[in-house]
Amino acid sequence: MKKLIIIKLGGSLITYKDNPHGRFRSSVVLRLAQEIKKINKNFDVVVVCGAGSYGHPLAKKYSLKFGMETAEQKKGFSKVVNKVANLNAMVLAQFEKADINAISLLPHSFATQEAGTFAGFDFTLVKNYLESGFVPILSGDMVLDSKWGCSVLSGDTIISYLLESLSAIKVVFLSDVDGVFTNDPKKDKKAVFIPNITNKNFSEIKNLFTQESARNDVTGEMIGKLKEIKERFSGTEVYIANGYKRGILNDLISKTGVRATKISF
Ligand code: IP8
Repeated sequence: MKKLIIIKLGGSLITYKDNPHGRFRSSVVLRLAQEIKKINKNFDVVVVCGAGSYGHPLAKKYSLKFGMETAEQKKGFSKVVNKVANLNAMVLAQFEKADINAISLLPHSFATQEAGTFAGFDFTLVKNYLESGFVPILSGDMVLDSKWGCSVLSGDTIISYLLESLSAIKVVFLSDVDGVFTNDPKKDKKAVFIPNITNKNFSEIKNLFTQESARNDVTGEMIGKLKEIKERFSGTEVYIANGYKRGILNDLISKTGVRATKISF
């Protein structure tokens, strides 16, 4: 097997995140797929997609974060799962255009959680697809939950568990901004870019993100990501970078001093 790179295509990058009905950014995904095609010559690649506007607004509308009881919530569960599958199919179509043999693995059909905590799944399947020369594409999804009925499984959580069974040399979270800032750089021009996050500055940075839960996101956006990384990613090179920047993936692999937040715990 070649060395593995795990790439998260963030929901705010591949969809118009504030569109309540879901809108896909096909040209961005095609360009990234073409970049992944080049990287795939030398590295195995697993892609994990965020749900963006195909998952978060509906999961919020039907209050699915802490389970489902009512018939209305079950309808909502189906709707989210189907929307996420639609998004995944559109991502796959762009990967096909880029001549990548991608394969879709949607967690609602094989993963479960217990009170919102990932109960795991057999990662051998992912490994087998990699060994057979495919690019597996997973996604944040709604899954059944043994305590609550259902819960949200974030793509970030999937990545942290993938790392436990497949050792990756790099994890790259592609978002719509250059990395982590002291505030949302799209709203605050004075937000300061944070190039490195380590054990030394983690608690200070964590405190910057207490306000984010008010946004249209059920998995905590940046702070959700940072907590997952802190708990489970020790020893792996992790970057949060801007997926709109042409060539960003190749730059992160072959250059130093690329503008992105590097996280090492
Ligand atoms: O966008 C969330 O996944 P994420 C999944 O990776 C749903 O956090 C269904 C909202």
